[in-house]
Amino acid sequence: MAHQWRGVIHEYFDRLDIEAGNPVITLGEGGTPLVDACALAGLVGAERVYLKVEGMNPTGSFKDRGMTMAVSKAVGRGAKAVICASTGNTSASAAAYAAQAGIASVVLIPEGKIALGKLSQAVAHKAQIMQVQGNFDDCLVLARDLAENYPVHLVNSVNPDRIEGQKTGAFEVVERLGYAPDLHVLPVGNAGNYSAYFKGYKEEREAGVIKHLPQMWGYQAEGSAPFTVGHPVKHPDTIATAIRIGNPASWDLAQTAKTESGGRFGAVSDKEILWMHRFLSQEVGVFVEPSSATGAAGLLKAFKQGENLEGKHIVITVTGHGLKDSMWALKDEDGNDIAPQSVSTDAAEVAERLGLSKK
Ligand code: AN7
Repeated sequence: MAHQWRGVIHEYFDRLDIEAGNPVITLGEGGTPLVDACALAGLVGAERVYLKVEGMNPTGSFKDRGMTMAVSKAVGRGAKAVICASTGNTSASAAAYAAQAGIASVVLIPEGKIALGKLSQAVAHKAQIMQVQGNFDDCLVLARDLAENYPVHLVNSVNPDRIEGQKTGAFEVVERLGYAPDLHVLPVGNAGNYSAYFKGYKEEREAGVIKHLPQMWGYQAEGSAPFTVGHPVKHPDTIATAIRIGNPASWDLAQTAKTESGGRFGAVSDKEILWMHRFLSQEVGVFVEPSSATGAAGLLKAFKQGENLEGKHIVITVTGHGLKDSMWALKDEDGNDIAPQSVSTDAAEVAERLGLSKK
């Protein structure tokens, strides 16, 4: 009989830090596809490259895995409102899960710096939205302050319930492959997801399911790359607004994950991100938001710099759906607008424009 996916809390109840009897607020998150990206494997000379397509979650990003946990536990503790700072996806997710739970949500976003699709989601799910005159890092300080002093429950990834839920991404990878990849590559902002996957893989190893941990490779945008420069960045800048974060909340967890896994951090330019964003759409068939292409762009950069990936099995988490920030698909490599051609209803004319000759 076909199995209907029930969301990460029901699927992984025994492996998550949640009590029996706690309410479960779910939208059916998790169970996302692991797509064989042959074209990308060919490009970087690896044996296999898979994309963990997190855009397939209910609100279109990986945040839902953590949000089902954070909001369920908030409700279990009697919270009537949740709050988060966000570059967009966390706010969309928090707003949706709060709506499902029947509680209020407050989201703090950096003014003018979140993608329209994500703002629309927060509005649609009836969040109280505050555009803060500052960047994401300022929003997070403000969110923590408000949560500490007012009756609003913080659901950013500084809340360990978020990391706990997000670790299920690693469980799914291992279940699907039957082994741990050699490398797991992710885009990095606050480094919550990077740390969460590492936690998931470690638990799989402790359970004896896998023998070795994948090396964790995390990539940031060059203008917003505190892990590469070695300290927080005051004025982070990148077109990849989701990861426009200068002071990663999970700094220490991420350093531990990097060291213990023999992994690395790196940075790629906005141009490299947009190139990979287009490659994934055109050659793999997976449409992601620009930020989500950062991991794959980092892998390609490593290959170009001489990294030998022969024989390697690699998983890359692509974190958010392309429809959230769709304007980037409508520009060519030089930044010119792409518009479909306008044609008449005459088949011969349309065929000619398409370059088709009669069969
Ligand atoms: C598509 O929504 O921080 O390293 O406030 O939306 O765990 O922060 C989003 C982050 C990668 C980075 N890809 O993950 C937010 C927020 C996408 C994202 C990241 C984010 P972390």
